[in-house]
Amino acid sequence: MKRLLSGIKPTGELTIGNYIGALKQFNEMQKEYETFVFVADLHALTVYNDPKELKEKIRNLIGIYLAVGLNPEYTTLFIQSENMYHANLGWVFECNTYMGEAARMTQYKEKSKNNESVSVGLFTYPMLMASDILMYDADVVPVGIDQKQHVELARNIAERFNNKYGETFKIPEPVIPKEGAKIYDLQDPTKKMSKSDDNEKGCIKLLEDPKSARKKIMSAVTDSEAVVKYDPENKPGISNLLVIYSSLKDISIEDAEKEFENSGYGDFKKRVADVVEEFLTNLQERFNKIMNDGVVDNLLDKSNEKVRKIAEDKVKEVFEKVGVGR
Ligand code: ATP
Ligand code: LTN
Repeated sequence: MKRLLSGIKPTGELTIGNYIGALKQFNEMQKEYETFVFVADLHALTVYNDPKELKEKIRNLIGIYLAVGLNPEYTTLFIQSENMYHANLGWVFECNTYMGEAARMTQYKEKSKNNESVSVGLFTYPMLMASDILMYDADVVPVGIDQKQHVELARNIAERFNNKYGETFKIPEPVIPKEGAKIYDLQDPTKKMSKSDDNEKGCIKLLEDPKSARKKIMSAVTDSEAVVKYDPENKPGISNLLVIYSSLKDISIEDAEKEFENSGYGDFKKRVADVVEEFLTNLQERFNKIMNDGVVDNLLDKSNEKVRKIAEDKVKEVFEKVGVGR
C-alpha cells in the first residue's frame, strides 16, 4: 500500500480553508493509502507562541483530526515533537540544501518582507518539512497550493541525497485539490484565508460559533453584477463562496452554479451560510465528544511506538550513510 503523509501547524485556530485545502483530502484518501497525519508543533516554533496556548492548540488539533473523520484504523495520528528523530534528519537536510534554493521559497520571502526579526527557523523550516515527509518514505503529500513549493524542495533534497549517498528516500508527489486549493478571505477575496491573520470577519474558524460564521458569510464581499458564476478573476468573492459551498456539499462547481442560476446574491449567501452553519455544528458536536471521551492519549501513545520505530530505522540508515557516529 502506498503511503500518504501530511501535517498542519498548531498555530492560530484552524479555518475552513485548512479543512477544504487539506483536511478534507486526508479524510477522503485515508482508505486508499497507509496514512500518517501529524501535528507539526515544531514548525509552530518558527514564530512565538504562548507555551500554554500552544499545548492547548496541539491537543485541539488532534481532536479536529478525529472530528473531521480521520479514523485510527486507517490513519496514524501523531505529534511531531514526540518523535525526536524529525529534528535529527532536518539537520542533515539543512546541510544538504543550498542557501539560494532555500531563499527562493515564496512563503519565506513573503513572511520576511519588511521584517528583520524573523527567526532563522522560518528560513530553515522547509528542510524540517522535508524530514517529516522523507522520513516515512511518503508517496503522496496532500497540501494546499501554498505548500507545493516546499514539497518540491523535499523532492529535490531526496534526489540529491540519493545521488550522493545511494538510494535512501522515496521521491514524494504533492497532491493539490482540484478545487479549493486556496480559499480566500471573505472580506478581501484576493488574499488567502489564513489562521494566523487577525482579520476576524474574513475568516471562518472550525471551532467558532456557527451563528457567527453564518453572519460572516452573509456579509462576505461580492460584486455588483448579481450573477452567481464561477469567475475567480472578475468575481473573486462569489467564486470563493461557490468553492466553499460545492466543497462542503461535495458537488462540482458547475452543479453549484446550476443550482443558483436564477438566484440573487441574498438567496445564494443564505444557502451558503446554511451549509457552513450545519457543517460547523456537526463538526463541533463530534469534537466535543472526542475531547470529553479521553481517548486521545491512548491513541497517541500507540501511534508513537509505530512512528518512532520507522523514524529510528531511517535516521540510523542516514547516519550510517553520511558517516557520523562510531
Ligand atoms: P499560517 O497562516 O499560520 O501560516 P495556514 O492557515 O496557512 O497557517 P498551515 O498550517 O500553513 O495553515 O496549513 C495547513 C494546511 O492547510 C496546508 O496544507 C495548507 O496548504 C492548507 N491551507 C491553509 N490555508 C488554506 C486556504 N486558505 N485554502 C486552502 N488550503 C489552505
Ligand atoms: N509546513 C506545513 C505543515 C507541514 C507539513 C509537513 C505538511 C509540516 N510538515 C509535511 C505536509 C507534509 C504548513 O502547512 N505550514
